[in-house]
Amino acid sequence: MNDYSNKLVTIERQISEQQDMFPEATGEFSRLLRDLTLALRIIARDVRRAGLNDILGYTQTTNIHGESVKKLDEFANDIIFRAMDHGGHLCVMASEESDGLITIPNEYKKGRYVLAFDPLDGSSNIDVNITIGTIFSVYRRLEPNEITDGNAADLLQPGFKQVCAGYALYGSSTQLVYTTGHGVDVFTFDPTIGEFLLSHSQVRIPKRGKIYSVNEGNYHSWAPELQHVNYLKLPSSDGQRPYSSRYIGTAIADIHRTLFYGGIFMYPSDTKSPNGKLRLIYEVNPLAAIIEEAGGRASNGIGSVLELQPESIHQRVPVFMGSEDDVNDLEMFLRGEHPAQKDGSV
Ligand code: AFP
Repeated sequence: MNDYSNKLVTIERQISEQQDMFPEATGEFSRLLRDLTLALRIIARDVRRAGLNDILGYTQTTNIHGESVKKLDEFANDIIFRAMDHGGHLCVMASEESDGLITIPNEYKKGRYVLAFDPLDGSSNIDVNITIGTIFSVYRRLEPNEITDGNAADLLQPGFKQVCAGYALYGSSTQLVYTTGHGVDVFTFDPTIGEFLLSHSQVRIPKRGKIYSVNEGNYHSWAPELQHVNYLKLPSSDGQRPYSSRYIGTAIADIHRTLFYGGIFMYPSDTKSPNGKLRLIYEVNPLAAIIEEAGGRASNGIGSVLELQPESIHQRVPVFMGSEDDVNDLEMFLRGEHPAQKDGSV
């Protein structure tokens, strides 16, 4: 592994160095990532100027999930499409904001890769200047030698098949976090030079944390086994346990904090939403790839979400992600096997 301790590394340089590690690489994947980072730079710029540009606020339309679509969501969706449609690396795309598959226009070459994205995660936070972000996920198409449009099967691949996954976080600074299966690196955007610079190399999530993150307003409609949350809040006889609660309502932001501080992020199923709220392809799989690659776990309550075979592109799944020990505890609770359930201490 490279020693980045005293080097200035731009994202462009890292992408090209990683390409050099594979002599058979055609450069197609590197070009795909370069185009994507261009889109992220543009979205970051406009998120920063949102208040000034008067693009905050709802449009008159709703997205396919019946939620009000905000102007900035539409803008981000459009920018990613325009940056990615003509490079010749993709055969099909899908976005959380669009119904159905997004095809590559006829005039452009079709490539070997598939892109799924959530252009602006956390849209309910846009109007109040709270952290939002973009999530992306890249797969190889199923038939690598095909030169026609990709199809739904190319997108309905289990998460462990992602060749790249990541997110851009538009917070107090803009950060790009991604993995290609060789660890998790974080790049921080320096607006004065217009570059993403490597700021945290090979991030590892703590094995156990002290924070839980969940929309606890849904407690009344959870399964009783989610008394796990009470377990985290109640001191044990040895004075251990009380966890802090933190919930932003932008999955990327909650996951980003979990990546660095550890603990557990959850969006369980409940009586209103039997499959939870988060979308497997656009949100859960890419975030799970980051967490697992950093040494954590991402579970649907039974096993790794990355093993799930998606059935539809907008499918939702319950999810529990974070530090290995915290997710293991949660799974034990769901199975009714945790010692605290047996000794009645919750
Ligand atoms: P939006 O992008 O529609 O705001 O959804 C965000 C999100 O999918 C995810 O980022 C949050 O973790 C989750 O919803 C928050 O949902 P609740 O408001 O139900 O807690």
